[in-house]
Amino acid sequence: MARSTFTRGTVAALSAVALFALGACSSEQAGGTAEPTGAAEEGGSGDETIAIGFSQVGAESGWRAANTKSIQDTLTAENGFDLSFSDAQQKQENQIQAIRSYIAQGVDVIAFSPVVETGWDPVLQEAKSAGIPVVLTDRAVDSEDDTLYESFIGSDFVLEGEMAGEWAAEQYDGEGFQVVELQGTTGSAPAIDRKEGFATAIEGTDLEIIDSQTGNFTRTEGKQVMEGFLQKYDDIDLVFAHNDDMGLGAIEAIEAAGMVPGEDIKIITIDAVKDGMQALADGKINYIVECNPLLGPDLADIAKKVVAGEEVEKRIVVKDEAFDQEAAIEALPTREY
Ligand code: GZL
Ligand code: ZN
Repeated sequence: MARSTFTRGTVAALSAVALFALGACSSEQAGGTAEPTGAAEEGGSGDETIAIGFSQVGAESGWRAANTKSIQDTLTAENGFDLSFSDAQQKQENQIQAIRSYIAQGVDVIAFSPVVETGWDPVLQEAKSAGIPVVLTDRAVDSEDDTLYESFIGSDFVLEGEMAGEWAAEQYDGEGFQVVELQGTTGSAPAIDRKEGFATAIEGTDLEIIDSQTGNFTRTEGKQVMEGFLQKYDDIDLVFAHNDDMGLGAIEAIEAAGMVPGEDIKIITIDAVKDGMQALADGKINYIVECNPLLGPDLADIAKKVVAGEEVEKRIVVKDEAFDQEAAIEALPTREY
């Protein structure tokens, strides 16, 4: 897809002129659903379709599958997009390679969910030098230079950790609970921030985190790490898992050890995907903090504004709620993911 050779500012100016010339000044057209402007034609792309390259983390969890579905269901041809999508199998080098290929392809905008927080500046600088705007979804980068991306759409992971820790403190403080933590992918924003939020929330209580290891957000690795914890400790009262999938792996390990998950060992997780919510409804998980994966619509909106040269919010915080067993039973029948 040939890329417009104009800078974003020129496109915006030309679009404004073209819109005015077309007499399309009414509110419904000015609100971003305007007919294609001359600029796009002259820009060389030849049509109003937005070529977008998306580099996805991987397919490691139920959350990721729901997130991918939301993006692919929204960034469609009928919605004005030509989507190039790649799955990085949770490897940063694959994401960097994908972003470079989108730059070479000359897409109009690049979006990605950074598997880890660090190591992005060089490739993001290459996108900036090529005049291709970048949008972050789901996870953050820790770059000093926030001109390297236009907007970051995602949940507040520290808050998610705090919500999990506050519930644990309310329910279990005073019982000398020994806690083990199944961390998400090492170096990822959700793992760093959820750990921080949970630890802050249980400060001043007698809950003690006796061990914390990464299960890389997958059910298999969550089960393996939990098996190790069960061999190492003879009194685990609570598992805090950074996502449902690792919590579901822990359930398998706890049951294989002849104990009852949700009873003998309490479990708190984050995501609230269907399998997790079912386990919560069944009493095998005790509390789940949601992390909404349906980021496709926000990404489509931001991508259109960015390509049109409009100002966009630097940070769009996705709202999350939390569920106990009763709330899960009620929510399950209509759960979208
Ligand atoms: C959170 C997302 C995390 C989910 C996991 O926004 O990055 O990655 O919590 C997923 O399930 O693997
Ligand atoms: Zn105990």
